[in-house]
Amino acid sequence: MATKNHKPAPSQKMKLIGSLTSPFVRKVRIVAAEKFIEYDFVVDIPWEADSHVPEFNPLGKVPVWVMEDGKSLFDSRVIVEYLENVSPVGHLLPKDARPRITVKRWEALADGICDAAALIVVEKKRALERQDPDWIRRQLGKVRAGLKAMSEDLGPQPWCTGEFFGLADIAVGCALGYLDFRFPDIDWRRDHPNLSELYDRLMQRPAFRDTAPVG
Ligand SMILES: N[C@@H](CCC(=O)N[C@@H](CS)C(=O)NCC(=O)O)C(=O)O
Repeated sequence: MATKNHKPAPSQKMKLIGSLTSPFVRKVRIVAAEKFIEYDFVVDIPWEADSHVPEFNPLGKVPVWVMEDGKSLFDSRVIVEYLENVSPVGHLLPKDARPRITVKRWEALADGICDAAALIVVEKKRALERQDPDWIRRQLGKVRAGLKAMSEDLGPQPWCTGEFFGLADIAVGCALGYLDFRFPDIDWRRDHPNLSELYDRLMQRPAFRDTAPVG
């Protein structure tokens, strides 16, 4: 699975560069798996001094997708759109503009929860006296408001947009899995039973089970 070889030779297999903990990387891995797209996974932690990520993404963030011609794509929302077009197998995004934008809205909400949660993780790595409790509270407020909005929008439906599984469910599942991983104290299952049922349904899929965050 993981190699240290970042540089793709011409016509080499596509590559995903990322960590095993990032919810954004997980989203890309799940989309690729659901669409049976082959690639090499290069584990690289962007926080480490010897990371090669900045050579592929000037923003120094993962995920990065390296195409066969060596050009790189980022961020995760761009990558998943690209993957959707690479393979017709297992459509995850509607073609029509209106339902498509609804899915992208779900993705923005789920990714936004991950952004806020990741900011808290970074803040909590600082020495206690350098942490800003107001900043942490502000980000936590976004996480809680985001969970509430997802739960209300999901309602009694089996999947985020109704009857069919797709990118919206993948993005929401990655956000919920990340909260379980980093914030076991946030009891989103108790507060939002419908999100809990959705996550259990998602975890029946091999693509989700195989990518649960580790670290
Ligand atoms: N909007 C970006 C977010 C990517 C992101 O924040 N990745 C984190 C890992 S979870 C990262 O690489 N952080 C390193 C840094 O900020 O320097 C996406 O969807 O890909």
